[in-house]
Amino acid sequence: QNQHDSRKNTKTLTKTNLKKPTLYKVLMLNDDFTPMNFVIYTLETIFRKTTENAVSIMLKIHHNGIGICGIFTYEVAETKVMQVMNLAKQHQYPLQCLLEKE
Ligand code: NFA
Repeated sequence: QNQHDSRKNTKTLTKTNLKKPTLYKVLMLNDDFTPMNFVIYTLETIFRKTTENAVSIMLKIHHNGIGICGIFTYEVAETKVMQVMNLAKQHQYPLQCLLEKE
């Protein structure tokens, strides 16, 4: 109904398109202990990156100390952080992941 109205009514169209969700960056921190292959695996499985892309992100984190794994709405970002932290904990790696409002 809203979509139908928006074609004829400028005010409705404007209001409809203003519903932009706040986005959050999921950041990963470098450390000296987590194996590179584990970081790549994490990026492939939790963030659905290709191997090529996962290697590139892992190396960026390794060299810069921090890097972006993805940008999501709050609930999705929060879930990704939990999944990374749980997986790292299971393997007893100190890998750290956090949220930042975009
Ligand atoms: N610095 C880690 C190593 O040399 C690899 C790593 C990359 C860890 C990105 C955490 C994040 N094994």
